[in-house]
Amino acid sequence: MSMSVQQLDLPEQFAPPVDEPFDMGQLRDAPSLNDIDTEKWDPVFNDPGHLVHVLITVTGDTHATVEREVAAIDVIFEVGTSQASLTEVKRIRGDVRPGDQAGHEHFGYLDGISNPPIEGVPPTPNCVPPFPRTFVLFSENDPGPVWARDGSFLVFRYLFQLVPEFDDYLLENAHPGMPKELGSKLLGAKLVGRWKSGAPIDLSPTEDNPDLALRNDFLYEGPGNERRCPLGAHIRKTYPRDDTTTPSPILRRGIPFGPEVTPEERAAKKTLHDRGLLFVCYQRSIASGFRTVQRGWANDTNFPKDQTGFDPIIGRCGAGRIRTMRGTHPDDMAKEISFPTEFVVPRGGEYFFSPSIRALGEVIAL
Ligand code: N7H
Repeated sequence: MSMSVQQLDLPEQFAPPVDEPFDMGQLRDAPSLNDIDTEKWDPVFNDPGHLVHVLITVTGDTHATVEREVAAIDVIFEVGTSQASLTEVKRIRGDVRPGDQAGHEHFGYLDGISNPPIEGVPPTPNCVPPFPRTFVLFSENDPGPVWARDGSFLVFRYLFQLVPEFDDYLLENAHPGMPKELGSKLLGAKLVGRWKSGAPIDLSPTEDNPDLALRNDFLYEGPGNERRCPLGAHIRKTYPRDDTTTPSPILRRGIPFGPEVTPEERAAKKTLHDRGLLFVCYQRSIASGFRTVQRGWANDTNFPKDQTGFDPIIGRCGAGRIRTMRGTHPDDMAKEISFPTEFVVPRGGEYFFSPSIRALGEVIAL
């Protein structure tokens, strides 16, 4: 359970931890993320008079497990009765994609590979070197009351993906000098920074190699690295590893939602059914976590180097501009490509605080 506490009218001992974007809430913070079209957001997230206060996430390995747990939660909060201590404003169902797409997001790329090592937890072979981080508020130096210790700020983004449009763009702008299908796969890998299998393009620059799918132990150093992986590729923009001295500030946990692309959508090259990613990340500070990654990195055309361009997946350009990026063309690294549309469209979200289990039991539930 995570709380967005600005409007909960809590007694003083429950004063929320301090974080500028958290205090503002995502709707008011939206312009700073270049989310200028909040009128297109889901109304639940776009009502300044009724902000979402609580996010309850239920996960499980079968629908039955999740549904059982949701029913138990409904009973605890007496949801739907006159005694209800909570009004449900929205229920969103996320799902692992079917068959061999399990673990892949809707564009088809394996997700959930890379996360920073956590301080105090033995690193897994797939942790990004070299900076371990902590994602919970743990010391006196962290802002906020004692009950907030060991809790973490949680960012939720309701992200819709235009899959037929993305696939069509890749095909129409396929990498030159090779069969179209292959050229489109290579362009996709250059936009994301990994092939669909998950293999980093930095380690396998010309073709997919499923044996490298889970590799995370790489840096971009070395001559010609920009030819292997463009500086603007999504994974390089959102965590540029040795291009910066800032450790990755977020721990991601997301899940896709919505149906598979239908034959009609494929034929029309147009999205007709809502689908996307329920993006969740944890951090010690939203200002230096999610907001830095989205605003300071993905949306900043001069990060990590001048004239890199936007993150082609999540970069947002604001009104009156077109999203562009450089570094995808092997013979002309300065060549700029542009994207006629966004492929990922935010339709809301909120900033929350996820208390520790101890705080939930010993302070909040009392
Ligand atoms: Fe991204 N995608 O399919 O293109 N992301 N992401 N992301 N993302 C990653 O490394 C994707 C989003 C990060 O350490 C992979 O686990 C899509 C937001 C970071 O090397 C793929 C959406 C933010 C990393 C995608 C989306 C980030 C990362 C490779 C939205 C933050 C790790 C798999 C619909 C503001 C980088 C992996 C590293 C990886 C995709 C959203 C951040 C395939 C489709 C909103 C930090």
